[in-house]
Amino acid sequence: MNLRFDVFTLFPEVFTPYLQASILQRAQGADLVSVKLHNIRDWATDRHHVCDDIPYGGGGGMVMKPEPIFAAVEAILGSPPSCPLILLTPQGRVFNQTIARQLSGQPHLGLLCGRYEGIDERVRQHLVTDEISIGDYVLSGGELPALVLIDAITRLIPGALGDPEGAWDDSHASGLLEYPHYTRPPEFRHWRVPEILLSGDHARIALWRRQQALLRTKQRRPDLLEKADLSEGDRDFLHSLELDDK
Ligand code: JD8
Repeated sequence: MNLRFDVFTLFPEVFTPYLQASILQRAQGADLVSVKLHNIRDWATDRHHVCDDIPYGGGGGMVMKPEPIFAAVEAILGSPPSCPLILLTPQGRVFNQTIARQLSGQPHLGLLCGRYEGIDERVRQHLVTDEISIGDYVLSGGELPALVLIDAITRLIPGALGDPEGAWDDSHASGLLEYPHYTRPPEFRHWRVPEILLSGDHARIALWRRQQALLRTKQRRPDLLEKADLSEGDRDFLHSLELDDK
């Protein structure tokens, strides 16, 4: 086993369909990844398995109680937990490919998904070891962010992707946006595929694709160009764009 995820959530059922499709299904089938889902509600000890309560100090909404979360995490990960426990929260550091790469080197990760207004602060202080957000927009809970991490991290485990996609991924380690993709037919509603892609000239195709990636990145995400891995030829091409304003 390459990487084990233990996910703590009140809504384990929302993970199942995504985990049972495509790349994640294959990676689990090949024992490259395992994802274990844990319903926090199963560790609530009262008759109705209550996991939330009103906030001290007043205000609206509900807060997740600490006891079922500590019980669930300590039962599965040990006390203290034997692996990082990542809380998905808008207050975390913003997830990116560098963080995905770092986490893909871990053998075991816990993912804690909050709901409602969030979790009791003592969980964050005394149980959580890392806090991650997937971006600056408001979601209803940590489940989708946890799936985003599982997907992005699993793709980086050697053998998790089919060979063609593995090659594809390499070309994107450069930090640029993708070049445009085309497939058959060569003409659709009078829209032709660029002739060069039909030419069979693999060197010219590779150059065209690289230049399209550079052009798109400059137009849409110029911030990425600052960190991109650029050759002298790439820089010459980008300078030529400033002259003729393509
Ligand atoms: C966890 C509850 C709901 C609703 C405050 C925190 C991550 N990038 C991201 N956006 N949103 C979340 C996220 C939202 C969550 C919880 C993650 C638990 N909520 C919001 C408004 C009031 N809570 C996230 N990672």
